[in-house]
Amino acid sequence: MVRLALKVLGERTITVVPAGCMSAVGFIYPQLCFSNNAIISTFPGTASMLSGIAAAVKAKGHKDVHVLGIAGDGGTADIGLQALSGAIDRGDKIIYICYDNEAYMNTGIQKSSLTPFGAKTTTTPAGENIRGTLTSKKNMFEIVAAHDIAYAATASIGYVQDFINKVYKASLVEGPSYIHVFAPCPTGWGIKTDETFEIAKEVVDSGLWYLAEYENGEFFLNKNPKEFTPVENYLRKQNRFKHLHDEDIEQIINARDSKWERMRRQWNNK
Ligand SMILES: Cc1ncc(C[n+]2csc(CCOP(=O)(O)OP(=O)(O)O)c2C)c(N)n1
Ligand SMILES: [Mg+2]
Repeated sequence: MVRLALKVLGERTITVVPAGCMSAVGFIYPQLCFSNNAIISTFPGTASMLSGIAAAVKAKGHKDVHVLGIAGDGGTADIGLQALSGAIDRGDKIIYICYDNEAYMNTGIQKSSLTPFGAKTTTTPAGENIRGTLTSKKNMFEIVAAHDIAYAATASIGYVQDFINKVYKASLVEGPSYIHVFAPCPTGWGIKTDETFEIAKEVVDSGLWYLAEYENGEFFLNKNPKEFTPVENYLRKQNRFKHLHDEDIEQIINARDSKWERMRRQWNNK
């Protein structure tokens, strides 16, 4: 995902990565994965650092430089939310990509506000009475859109071309842009590494995630399937959902259906 984004944006991209798996795996000296300018920020400070860099780029008069943040779900939806909200409000020319692996993975699989209902984490274990996470996933895409941002989108690493197109669109925006990418974590989800792509595709096909855009004040669905694939197929492949009872799965299906009912009623197709 990072490689693809940087292929679209090019060498003259300054990347900010906060504490999280991406900085842990990307910055192991001497094997720095980034060949462009890249810096690790404080955990809550991705967007404020992006703002500062964007101001410097503007002051220097560089027209061909992109300022890109790549942060996890915890770093975005929880601890970095205030900085992100401020940067969007100021209209800074930044591209912010959230890679959502649905928990604080780098510190050992703790629940974030983007962990979905039912998922087992080390802070929301599955027992006899309480079966994993009791809350539902925070709607980060619509929270960002509510700022009336120039461009926001959701994506999944299971739909690569769609993601590439969205990064390209973000690169053309004069102000802030935001892309929320669904990105499975083999360790945290209890799946094999070579299953990540299939799972990231299946989550979209089963309707538990969606490909959408927010542009010029309107929401668009990029993919509006007539029928969903069974959510059980998606859930049962992952150890984090193994403990779920039929009634939990029913709850997940009901939440999915009401969300899609609202999206189909209020959003346009593309
Ligand atoms: C202020 C602060 N609090 C806590 C941490 C510890 N910490 C480092 S990475 C991390 C988890 C990051 O989770 P997420 O943003 O979802 O990224 P992931 O590791 O899942 O890629 C935490 C809690 C920190 N570095 N700084
Ligand atoms: Mg995470």
